[in-house]
Amino acid sequence: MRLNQVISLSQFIADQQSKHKEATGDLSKIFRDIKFAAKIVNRDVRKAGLVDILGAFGTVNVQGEEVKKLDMLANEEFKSSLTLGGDCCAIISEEEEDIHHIETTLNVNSKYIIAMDPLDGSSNIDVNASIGTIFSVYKRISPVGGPVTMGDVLQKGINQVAAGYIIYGSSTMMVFTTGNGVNAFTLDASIGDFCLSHPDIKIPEDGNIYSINDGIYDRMEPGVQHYVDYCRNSTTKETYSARYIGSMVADFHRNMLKGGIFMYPATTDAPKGKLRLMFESNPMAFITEQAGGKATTGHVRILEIQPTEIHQRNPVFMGSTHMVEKVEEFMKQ
Ligand code: AHM
Ligand code: MG
Repeated sequence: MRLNQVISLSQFIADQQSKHKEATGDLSKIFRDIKFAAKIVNRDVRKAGLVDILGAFGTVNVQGEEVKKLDMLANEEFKSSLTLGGDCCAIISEEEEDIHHIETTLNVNSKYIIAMDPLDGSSNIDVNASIGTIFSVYKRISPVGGPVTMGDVLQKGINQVAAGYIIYGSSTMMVFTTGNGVNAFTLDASIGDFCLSHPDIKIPEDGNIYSINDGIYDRMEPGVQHYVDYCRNSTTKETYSARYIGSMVADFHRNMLKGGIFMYPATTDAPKGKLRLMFESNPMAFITEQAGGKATTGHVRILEIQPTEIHQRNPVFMGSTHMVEKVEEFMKQ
């Protein structure tokens, strides 16, 4: 009998590590910790409708316990797993105002910094639509052992060592890059592990899906409006379909597999856009480029933006290269 070969996430990471003689194994341990937290968040997301974890943060349940919103829980779970793992010296998170320093004896001597959006697309939690976790891994610049500085945390996206997301959709999947292409692992609940399901993903150069919040059309700059008009008025030769969930991970994931463009432009009331450079734009831009696509602000490559603050925002256009180039052309006019 011939068995199908199943490659687990841990096996895959160990194989990759063995190809790099200089690797210390610390990055593999970061992945171990992210995977563990992802499984816990997945469990919580899957029972979100059953237990009292939906609802506003700060309220109290019938037992008199504080009811935490799922995005706060996810934040705590990732922080806890990365702290106990001992291989991460600081975290920046969409849920935290400032740098979260991890000063335990183990962590203080580690070189990795994590940027994360523990639960992106939170407006979709209560309606049972797909949500995700987004993460980036950076190496600190200042010497190991000393205090982590703003300079360590505010690095350009091109410095990412790894980036990925976990999508809690009809199945749960971890998609990531360490700079050698993009691979996706689907969680097999029966064995409790992520297994390689989509090796070496490539974004089609062209696509026919455009994803944008149409409700902000009147507040977009004219170039973006013209591109949206162009997609709306597609001819039978070039037909476009609008698809927008309002969960970046889910919208991005669909477009990466099928070909398309994901856009969150600047608007008159949010001139820098909505999405955050460190937590959403940079990791997704790294994945986009590693899958052969393009990720820009409409004018500049996202990965080359020098961050100046942790919660900085920027406009986002990412996905199939030809589609991103098309919207850029419209924006130049
Ligand atoms: P969040 O981090 O508060 O969940 O916000 C980010 C989300 C993205 O997932 C999504 O692309 C965008 O906000 C949707 O925004 P909008 O509802 O304005 O279209
Ligand atoms: Mg977010």
